[in-house]
Amino acid sequence: MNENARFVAGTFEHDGVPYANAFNRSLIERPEIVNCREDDVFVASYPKSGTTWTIEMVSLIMNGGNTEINTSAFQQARNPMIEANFILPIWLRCIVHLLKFLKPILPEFIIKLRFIHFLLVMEKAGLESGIGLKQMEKLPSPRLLKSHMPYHAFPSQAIRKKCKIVYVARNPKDIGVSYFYHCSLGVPPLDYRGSWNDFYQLYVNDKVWYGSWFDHVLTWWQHRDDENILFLKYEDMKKDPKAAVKSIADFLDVSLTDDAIDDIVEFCSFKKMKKNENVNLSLAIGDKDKHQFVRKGVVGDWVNFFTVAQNKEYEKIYEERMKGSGLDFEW
Ligand code: PPS
Repeated sequence: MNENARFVAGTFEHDGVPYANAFNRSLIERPEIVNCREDDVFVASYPKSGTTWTIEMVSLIMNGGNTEINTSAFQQARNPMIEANFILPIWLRCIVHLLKFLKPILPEFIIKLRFIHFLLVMEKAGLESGIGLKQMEKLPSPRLLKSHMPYHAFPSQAIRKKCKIVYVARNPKDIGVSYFYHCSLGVPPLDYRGSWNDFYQLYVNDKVWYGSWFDHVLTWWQHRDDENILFLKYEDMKKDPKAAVKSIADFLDVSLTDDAIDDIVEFCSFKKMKKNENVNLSLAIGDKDKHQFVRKGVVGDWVNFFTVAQNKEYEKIYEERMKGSGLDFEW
């Protein structure tokens, strides 16, 4: 393994699982500190499983197909990831606030400078102090919240109060590739430095944030029949997004017209989401070419990255870990 490959902004470990320093350590160590309301709805997942897509669908469903809220603000501001703790240093926060006032008089070319644009987006998204726990307190009920925490470390109040949780799972090979791109976005903490081969080594050895995909997915899978949990698969959603919207609506007891379902599917289509500044972080930070947050959105991109040896090794691990679980993925 290349010793130089690393997450520049640093990680910490809890229960042997690595997390980014930009995550809320207190919440990760003590999930009971999260104040949940009975009508909170969560979208939970291992990273890169299609969470952003699912959140966009669930939020529209909760609003009966009305797109007003979705177009009003960046997704992280509307539906915060609870363990996020993206705190800009105080001097940067001062610049952000200054920019907010200066914006009307600043020349366009300054606003378009990548760094300035990024800071303005952070401000728009309410992320200059993007503390998930604080953001969620400010939201009116019913809230839609995001978390990548595994079942055993999920906010205990959410489990006890039987908050509805939509869990989305995706095949781990595509996740590996998507995760590599995500971590290499270039904005802290997404500032991984290293090649795909190096990242693969971290991934296969459970050294990426949130640790083992198998541990995560299989523990949620054990709870798939709980009345407050809906277990979805990315690959099924790709094949039949309309069916996904219907099953989420049934789960949330929302009745939608056929037209509303079609509109939701369309609003959340990959093509539309890629162009949507309120979900595609890459557009917001002005990086249109190299790394895209809403990137390819396909099943099977892993073939362009996994070497024959990596694939052989991964399949062997997959067979062993998934054996007898009754859960399988297409890739
Ligand atoms: S995160 O950062 O962990 O919340 O990422 P997450 O949203 O879970 O996953 C990102 C991947 O989902 C793809 N994506 C989509 N696929 C299909 N349809 C739609 N509408 C859509 N929106 C996002 C996104 O492109 C990432 O996958 P990759 O394979 O990298 O393209």
